[in-house]
Amino acid sequence: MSNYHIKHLEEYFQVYRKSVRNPELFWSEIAEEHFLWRKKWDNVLDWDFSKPEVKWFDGAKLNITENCIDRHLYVRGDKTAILFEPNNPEEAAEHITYNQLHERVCKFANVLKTKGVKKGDRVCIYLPMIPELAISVLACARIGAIHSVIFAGFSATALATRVNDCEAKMIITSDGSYRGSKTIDLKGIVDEAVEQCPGVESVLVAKRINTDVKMKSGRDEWLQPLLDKADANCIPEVMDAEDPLFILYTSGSTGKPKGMMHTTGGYMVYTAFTFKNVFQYREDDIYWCTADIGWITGHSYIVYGPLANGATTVMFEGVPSYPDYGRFWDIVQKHKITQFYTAPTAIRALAKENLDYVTKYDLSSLKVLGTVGEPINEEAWHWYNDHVGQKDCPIVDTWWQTETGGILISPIPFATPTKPTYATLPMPGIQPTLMDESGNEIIGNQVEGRLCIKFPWPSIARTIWGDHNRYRDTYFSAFKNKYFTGDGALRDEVGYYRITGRVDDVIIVSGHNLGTAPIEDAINEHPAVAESAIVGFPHDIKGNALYGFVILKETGESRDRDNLSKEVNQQITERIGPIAKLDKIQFVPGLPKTRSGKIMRRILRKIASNDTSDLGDISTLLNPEIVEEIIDELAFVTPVKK
Ligand code: 7RM
Repeated sequence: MSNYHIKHLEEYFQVYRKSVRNPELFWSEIAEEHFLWRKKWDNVLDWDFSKPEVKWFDGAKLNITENCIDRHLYVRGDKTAILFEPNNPEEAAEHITYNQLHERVCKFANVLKTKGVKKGDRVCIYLPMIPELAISVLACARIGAIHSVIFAGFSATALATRVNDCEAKMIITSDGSYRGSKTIDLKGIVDEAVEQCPGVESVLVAKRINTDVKMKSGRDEWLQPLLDKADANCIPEVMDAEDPLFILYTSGSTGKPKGMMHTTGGYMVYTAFTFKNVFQYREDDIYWCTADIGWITGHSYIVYGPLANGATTVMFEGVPSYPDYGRFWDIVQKHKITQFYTAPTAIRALAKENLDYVTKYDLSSLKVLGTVGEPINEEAWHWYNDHVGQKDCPIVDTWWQTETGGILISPIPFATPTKPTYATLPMPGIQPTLMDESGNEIIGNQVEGRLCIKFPWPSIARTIWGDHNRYRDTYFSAFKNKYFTGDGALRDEVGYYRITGRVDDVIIVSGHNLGTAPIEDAINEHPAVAESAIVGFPHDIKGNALYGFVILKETGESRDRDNLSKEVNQQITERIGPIAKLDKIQFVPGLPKTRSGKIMRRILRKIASNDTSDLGDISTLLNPEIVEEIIDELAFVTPVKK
């Protein structure tokens, strides 16, 4: 039996039991057998959730890039490490082998050194999905600098806030980026941001779209000439297992973004282990995760997890709709993708379009499909399963967070039987529990509560950069000695978990706790509905009543709205019960979404309560214009007729 690669259900249970009975033995065996350490640890685990403090492999020495690159050179130096698929399908894909990746990372690392970047310094990376993004991340890790990738769709203000919070002295960016048929002036955004960032000493600029940009002398420099001059070897900095690897910002429900800090050894071990198992990765597979490296999914499952396993990982620069809605499937066919990992929001957007966009392509290379980011509704799950997986690929519904560093709850393909909308079972080493409102653990099955984790795992974030008290208050104060995820979940009769959404998405209607996801599922099953979001609004009698924002499919647009509203409520009554019926329905052209595809319910709640004076910061939305459109129509929304 191998602890590292689980292949069937019995093995999963055996490995899981071992991981809970003796976590230190379990993780130290994996760490020892599958990674390269310059020095072994003194202690496998020290922890105290009340401080909170967690240390894995303390005293060990390593460099993560040596594990992700150097050690592969002898066995698979000429294998493609990163397969870059450009925005424009006419532009050739680029195959970067492990040998080439080694050279490019070393050169980049040497450039950072000549610019004065040292171990422990923070470097912000504001780049589109081009190879330089992955390479600069690895170059930082090579020399022990702490990278903080900021998604290149964020505004100048959002960028400046993050750069200042982590006191970065350098920003790496590009002249611009391609996004479908558009180009975006990234350098202009950086210029605007840096005006508010006194600590930034240098800006390195990669060329991508070849436009004229302003270069401030003494501060800005083109990257390529520096790389051309740089030495092709860079001895990796030997890091402590608990040295910071990166900071990644995630937005809280209130206040400024939280800089989640991850460390080196535990993060490496956990992301590599989960990548191997959740995607059942094998040597000749071509793995593609469609996320952006600006999110945790990209960090853990485009860069570190795959490369630590010597995998071929695809980086896609473009969008699912360019040049048309078949682009994802075109890429799957072209590169014979074996594992495909995306978000429910992308699946729903594609399911709305003509099926020909999918059926036109040969998708027979696919073995495993993954989803992440929000609860996947049943309709989307079945569409993905039927049309993309052709009923022959297990779907891994992977639940995790920026804070958790890696996947915590997910099926293991070919081992765990899947169940639509269920993330199913915990990964080895993960001890989930459900808590009730008074702080008691809920025992047994067929129950619902707040999702907590009882025991540390190697890739848990160690702190919020610069604010350890906020870290403690946010995650370790709601329930004593437990990590609180902020999510609600239910556990079914066999112990499978279904994540029902953020706990603040729970709406209490006449004393009944209603999660948003199951109700949205019911609505989305109506043949005319493409997508929906529900929120609560104050109601004299019920406390809260339900307000539904519903996007229609093109085919539904011509239908009578009153009738549709009635049918939607009928659907809910059949699936859940009359208690979950909506009081108001507004048909909308779109929903406000974060750039990682999560519906911003905070804004919808305000709209539904007719409290639109202060919507807070909407600058980080993907589609801020939709907010105005929804508000403009608000006056015409009437209660659903019985
Ligand atoms: C990886 C990522 C975290 C939040 C999390 C959940 C939601 C993520 C799922 C999910 C249901 C899933 N990190 N979430 N995955 N909900 N099923 N499979 O998304 O920090 O950006 O977001 O996303 O609410 O707490 S994140």
